[in-house]
Amino acid sequence: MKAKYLIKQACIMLIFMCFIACNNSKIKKENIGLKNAATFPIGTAINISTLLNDAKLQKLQIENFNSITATSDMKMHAILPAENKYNWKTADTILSYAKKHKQRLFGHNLIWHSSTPKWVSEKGEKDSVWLDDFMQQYIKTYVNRYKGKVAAWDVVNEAFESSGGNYRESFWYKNLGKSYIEKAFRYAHEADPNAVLFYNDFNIERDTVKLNAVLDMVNEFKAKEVPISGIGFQMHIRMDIPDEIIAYSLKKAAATGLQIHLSEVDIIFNTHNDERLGGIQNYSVLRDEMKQAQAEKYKNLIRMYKEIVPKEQQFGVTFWDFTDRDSWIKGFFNMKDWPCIYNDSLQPKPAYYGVLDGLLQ
Ligand code: 9MR
Repeated sequence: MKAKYLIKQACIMLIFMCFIACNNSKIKKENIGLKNAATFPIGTAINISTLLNDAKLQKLQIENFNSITATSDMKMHAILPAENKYNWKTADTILSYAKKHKQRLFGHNLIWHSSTPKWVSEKGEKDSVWLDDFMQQYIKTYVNRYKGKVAAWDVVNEAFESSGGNYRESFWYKNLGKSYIEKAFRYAHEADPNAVLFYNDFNIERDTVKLNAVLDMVNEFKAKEVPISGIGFQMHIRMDIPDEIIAYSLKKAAATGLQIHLSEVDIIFNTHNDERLGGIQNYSVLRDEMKQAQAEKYKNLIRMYKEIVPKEQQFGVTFWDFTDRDSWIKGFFNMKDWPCIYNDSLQPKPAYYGVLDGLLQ
């Protein structure tokens, strides 16, 4: 009887407090937090040491995001820099941060040509039987260690050429043939049957030939019962990529019935040839009208995701770094740009409010 009375009192108190809070609230829009405005997880990829060493960045990260991806710390070169020398320290740090702040941990990535350590490529080139066995051991050891803790993995990243429909002539492809992709999915699934397993790639929102090749692979996998559960659209886009083509691509991918993750979102103004240092600096100053146009583009992207991808397939939207200060673009393409939702001084840009509006609509 007494317990019932106390619960009732507590409920009344809570409602009263909510009432006061709402009445007092001239809550500023940026204080809502993106994650609270969304009906699906909102993530960010980030470098954990940058995050832990910057209180302001951390505050923004905690307020806005409920999913976290490591930009590089969970790639093969970081996890297994030398033979038999697993380095779990940083991944464990990211996991404890995710747990502490109740964020979903997304595993990026298991197999990617660009993060294969030299010792693996040197050995694998000489012995494909070893390589096959190594891949199995690596994936099983890694996924099993984080079983039930890493919610989802980019199992294979960028297995197709930057443009067109051919498999990338990567080290993995040359030595194991295209079957390395499906094997990677099977090994990951054996290690953690509950993990959501993604194929992740770039330009598939704009290059229909590439998208079709990826979807052919996905359909082949479905027919062969390869355990693939999702498609990651990296979505490193440019202001002049038409929304219509993005909408078309999302619709086509969603028709597979798989989870759809916008996994590495950012929006640039300048162009590049997809290669490191390949930037072309068309704009070197960010004008107000450009900021507004970028906000609109971000808003449309979120709206298209919400409208086109069925709710049960909305795995989430992940921003690749969320500040212009920390973005990979500058260093990678050797050009200045402003791709993110926060600026160099960690202030929300119009782009931030574009995302928020898209989420709230
Ligand atoms: O943002 C990442 C950058 O810090 C790394 O130096 C680079 C190489 O590991 O990878 C970047 O992230 C890439 C991601 O893993 C895959 N898609 C493209 C991303 C940007 O290059």
